[in-house]
Amino acid sequence: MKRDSIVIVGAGANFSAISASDENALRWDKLGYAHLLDLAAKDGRNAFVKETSSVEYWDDMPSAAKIESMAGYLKDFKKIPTQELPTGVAFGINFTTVTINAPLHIQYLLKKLTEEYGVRVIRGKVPAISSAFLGLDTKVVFNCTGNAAKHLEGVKDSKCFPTRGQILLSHAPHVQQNTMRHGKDYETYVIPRPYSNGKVILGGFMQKGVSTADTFGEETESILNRTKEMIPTLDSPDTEILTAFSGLRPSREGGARVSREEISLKGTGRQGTIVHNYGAGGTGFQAGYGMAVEAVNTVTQELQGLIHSSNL
Ligand SMILES: Cc1cc2nc3c(=O)[nH]c(=O)nc-3n(C[C@H](O)[C@H](O)[C@H](O)COP(=O)(O)OP(=O)(O)OC[C@H]3O[C@@H](n4cnc5c(N)ncnc54)[C@H](O)[C@@H]3O)c2cc1C
Ligand SMILES: *[C@@H]1O[C@H](CO)[C@@H](O)[C@H](O)[C@H]1NC(C)=O
Ligand SMILES: *[C@@H]1O[C@H](CO)[C@@H](O)[C@H](O)[C@H]1NC(C)=O
Ligand SMILES: *[C@@H]1O[C@H](CO)[C@@H](O)[C@H](O)[C@H]1NC(C)=O
Ligand SMILES: CC(=O)N[C@H]1CO[C@H](CO)[C@@H](O)[C@@H]1O
Repeated sequence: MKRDSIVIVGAGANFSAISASDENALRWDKLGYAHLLDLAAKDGRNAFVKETSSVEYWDDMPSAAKIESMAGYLKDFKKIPTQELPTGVAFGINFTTVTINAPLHIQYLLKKLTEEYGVRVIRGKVPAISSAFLGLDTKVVFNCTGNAAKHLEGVKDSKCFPTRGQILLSHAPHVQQNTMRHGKDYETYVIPRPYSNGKVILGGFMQKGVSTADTFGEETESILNRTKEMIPTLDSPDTEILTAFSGLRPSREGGARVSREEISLKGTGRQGTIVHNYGAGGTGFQAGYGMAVEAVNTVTQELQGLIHSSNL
């Protein structure tokens, strides 16, 4: 699947309070937020992540539990006074988010893995998850197949479905604040892309079950209408629309799956360990770090064993 190139270019990658309010999602978000804030402070320029002032609006009042959770960990969290909210907005907050330049952040991570940790990268299509056990010394396989989890032999998780998005990449150096509006049946957002010489992502759409990767002129117009209404300074000769992208968020009913499973490998008579880590939906950048830490923690013992044997 070639979706990754689209997602990586297209994802605006902001840290947003959009996630579901279930326990897993909140825990992964918190871990991701703390990690990204720390990274922004220590190595933000190289990692392409940056602290950014952010405003989020909800047309429907979020649950008290969700508000309490956000207030508990988001830096500089402030409720926006009701009389200052735009028409149609029931609740709004202002806090410090972390924005990510998604394509360059991904390159930073890859470079770190290969150069600092000596990870060997093999690119190829795996016909079934069991064939990822390359040999007898493959101890653990991680299932991070995103949208493919629904169809991949050995995975075939019927809870997985795509959530299509379309966004615009613009040049608007005068826009420096992250702004999101969670509407009743729409999502509108403006995300400055850090260390990009003034690029700003304008969005968007959340279309459950839609799997076309085409972009549509009518959706571009809708995004422009909504983002300009939300941020009037966008409506200026200084704003240039560069291109439209679409991408498919790898969603899953009930949220992402992070868990360990033992399987027997056909024809070998032996067992293999699989760690599932897929279904991040629209939150892979913000929740992915927390998910990865928990995925790795399910196989601590096996990994210790590998470190020992490679030292021999
Ligand atoms: C428009 C848009 C905006 C977004 N904005 C944000 C945002 O602001 N913040 C945020 O946190 N997230 C955002 N996301 C979501 C984010 O992009 C995803 O959550 C994230 O990319 C998921 O990562 P993943 O690695 O789990 O899956 P994927 O990125 O889907 O990667 C899965 C990988 O598995 C590979 N693969 C699958 N099957 C096989 C096989 N058989 N053999 C070999 N390889 C295989 C694929 O090629 C792919 O590289 C956005 C997504 C879209 C579309
Ligand atoms: C902003 O963040 C939310 C949640 O992570 C995501 O669903 C949305 O698509 C993001 N916007 C962009 C442009 O990436
Ligand atoms: C949010 O907070 C920042 C920093 O305190 C401020 O610059 C910005 O104007 C605020 N925005 C709104 C809408 O309150
Ligand atoms: C965008 O706004 C214009 C002007 O209000 C309107 O005529 C048009 O129908 C809108 N387009 C979309 C796709 O919402
Ligand atoms: C080989 C194998 O069984 N792999 C697993 C990959 O992940 C899915 C989860 O959806 C499992 O069902 C598979 O067992």
